[in-house]
Amino acid sequence: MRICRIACSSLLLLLVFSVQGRAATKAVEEFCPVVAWGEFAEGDSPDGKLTAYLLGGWSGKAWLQDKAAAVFVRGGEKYRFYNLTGELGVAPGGPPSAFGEEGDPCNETLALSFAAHPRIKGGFVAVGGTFNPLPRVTKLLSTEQQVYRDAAAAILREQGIARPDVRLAQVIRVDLEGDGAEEVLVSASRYDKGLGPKAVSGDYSMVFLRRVVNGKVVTRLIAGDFFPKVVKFGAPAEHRIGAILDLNGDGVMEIVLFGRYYEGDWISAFQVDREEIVKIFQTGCGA
Ligand SMILES: [Ca+2]
Ligand SMILES: [Ca+2]
Repeated sequence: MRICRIACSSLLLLLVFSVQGRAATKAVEEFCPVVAWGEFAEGDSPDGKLTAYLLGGWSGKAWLQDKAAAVFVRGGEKYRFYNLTGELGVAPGGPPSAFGEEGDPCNETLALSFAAHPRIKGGFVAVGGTFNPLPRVTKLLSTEQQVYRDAAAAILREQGIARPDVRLAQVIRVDLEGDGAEEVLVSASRYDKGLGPKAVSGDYSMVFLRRVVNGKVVTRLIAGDFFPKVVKFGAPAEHRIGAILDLNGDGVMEIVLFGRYYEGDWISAFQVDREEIVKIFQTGCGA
């Protein structure tokens, strides 16, 4: 895997000593943090600082979750901001700290702030490092295409919703790994009475991936909540695609999802291997 290098100020110093007794060589790797804010969450704080969750980062060898990542984020790192339409700008971030006050339900959640930041409406993902997080463009497609409506209906029937009310929210085409074959990501949600503690029969929200594997189209669910029957008091969730970015500079794009329920929100990220979809980060804040 290509190592992500350069430009964040927190350095991981690795001293590599030659076993033949030659001069010690110093190799420097840099930690690449990932910070994000969902479109569902609240906007700027009154002091004009943009605050966002620390999701984690790439150490050069492995993904580190939020708390392990925070050790390497000191403040002053340069971040590039993205959403599904592309790059939004650049800004330095502050050091991570608890998102909520002591005793607050979100005290365990880590966040950092951007004092000077690009004007951003809605959610974003901010990436440290200097590799290109957007090696290939994402294309937003029509949500009326029958092939994706049929794919959504098939998942809903499998999940016990016999007469699905298909409502696609996003259809996005991108070549995740750069092999020339394009993948399609779809989000679809139906909360007939809005998003609250109650779900009515036939409600759902999901994100799925369609790709060709060995000449066959394969559909894989990435996130989903399904309600074949009414639930009077629960935590039905809405899932949306937030960004599709390469978060570690290996040339393969990861998938960032925004999620919410009636009293909280979260952000998760997934690494897609040909056969597997692995969750690499999840953080958020809820009562
Ligand atoms: Ca591909
Ligand atoms: Ca990657």
